[in-house]
Amino acid sequence: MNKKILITIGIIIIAVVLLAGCMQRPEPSPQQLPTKLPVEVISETICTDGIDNDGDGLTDNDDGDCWIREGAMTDEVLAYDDEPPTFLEYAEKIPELKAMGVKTFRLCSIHEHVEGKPYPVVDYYKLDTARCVNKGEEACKEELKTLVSVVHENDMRIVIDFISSNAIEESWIYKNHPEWMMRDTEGNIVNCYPSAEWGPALDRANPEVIVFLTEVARYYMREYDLDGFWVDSPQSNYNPAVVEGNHEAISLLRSVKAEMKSINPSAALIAEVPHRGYVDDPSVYDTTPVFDEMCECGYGQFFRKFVFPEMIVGEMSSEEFVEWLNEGEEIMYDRKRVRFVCTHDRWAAIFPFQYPNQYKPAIILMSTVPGAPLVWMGELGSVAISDHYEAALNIRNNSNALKYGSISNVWKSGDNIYAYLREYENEKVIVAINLLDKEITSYLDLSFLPKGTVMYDKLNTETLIIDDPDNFKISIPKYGSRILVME
Ligand SMILES: [Ca+2]
Ligand SMILES: [Ca+2]
Ligand SMILES: [Ca+2]
Repeated sequence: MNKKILITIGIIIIAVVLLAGCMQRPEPSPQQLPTKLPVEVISETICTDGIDNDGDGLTDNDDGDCWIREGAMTDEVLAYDDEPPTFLEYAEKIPELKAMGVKTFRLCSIHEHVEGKPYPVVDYYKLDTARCVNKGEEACKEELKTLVSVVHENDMRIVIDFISSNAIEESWIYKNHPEWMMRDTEGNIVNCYPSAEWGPALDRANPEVIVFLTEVARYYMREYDLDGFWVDSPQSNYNPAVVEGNHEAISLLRSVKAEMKSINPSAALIAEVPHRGYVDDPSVYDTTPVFDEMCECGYGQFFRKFVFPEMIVGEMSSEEFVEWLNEGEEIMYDRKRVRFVCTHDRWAAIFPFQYPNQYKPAIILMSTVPGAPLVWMGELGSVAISDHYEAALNIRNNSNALKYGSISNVWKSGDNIYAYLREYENEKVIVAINLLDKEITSYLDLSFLPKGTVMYDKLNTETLIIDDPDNFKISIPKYGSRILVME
């Protein structure tokens, strides 16, 4: 081939690449697919030491491992009608959320959607104009950018939902790329499995889908200066009994992660579920938390759904609880779990009505166990609860032990409460939580403390003297909690 032809081919290739970059929906080409993440995934161990612990070039809060744990994250109240809160209304609330101890603000589905179905995306490249005061497309984008700026000015982070499990009949994908849909062995498009009500399933392992959704991620990261994504429903969305082959979301998330990091190295992913299987029925796919590879944080679904209810009804001891956290909860790559009492999902949203008395101690529990706490915006209608979150989260956010420390059981005997030590280097915090309908007296093993140690209950502003560390007698009012720190 002579030089001239080579140059011409080169120019054509460059032109094609440039054109593809300008278009909102580039024609996918499978060879664009990134391969595995280039480095072994490990995480920052402590986010206040000024040291890049995992050697990825990002120190403390510049690292996505860290900012996600430095304060609570939010979850929205889903608007099923056409009146969701606007971006600008949220912008006004940001300083208040910051004061409460929130670090990460999350927007649920913000794309164009069908009325009454806030989640399924119709067009990824169109915003839901109900979110905007000014309904013009460009003006609406500006309002989202304003919210992002306000979040960043308050030293907080913002993520939006990354939705990929379905493509409803009304969607751009379903209409334009029916070949991207999940199909059974007979070639019929199938609905999501087991949640058929989510509508037709998207084949997330289709290389063209991976390219398309990676481009969507790139567009939002670039256009809006986001800090990452909350990964909606990454579990495998098909029934292996009727669909052939492997269609899991692993390659997609690897691709999105690599793209996201190339734009903003500090960005992070939060997984709604850290594994392929279903929380309610893990029999179809396994529950190894494979998405910990790509996601800095994943929801502690098993804890909230199965372990926590046992604690509520007193069927688990403090020792068993701590043992479960240390040994039973599966976490890979030293990732963290999101801890929550409520989310917008109905089963979690109803907790305050199911267990009104245990609600406040539950908030203390979720704010003081290892992981990253979450506040659902639906919980903040009550001043008492907002104040309670503010107290709990600010104690947590100012404590390395509560954010990054180990956990061990200190409950010894007496009434059954949950009492644990959180410890990081020399800092020790003792948390005691009474989920019972009576004032309790329990004995704690605080033998690691010298006799006469003075501890301060930050939640109730009381001073306690540890007169008998081996057998410390503690009283807690019904449904009360204590967070003891050394003065
Ligand atoms: Ca890192
Ligand atoms: Ca560090
Ligand atoms: Ca790092």
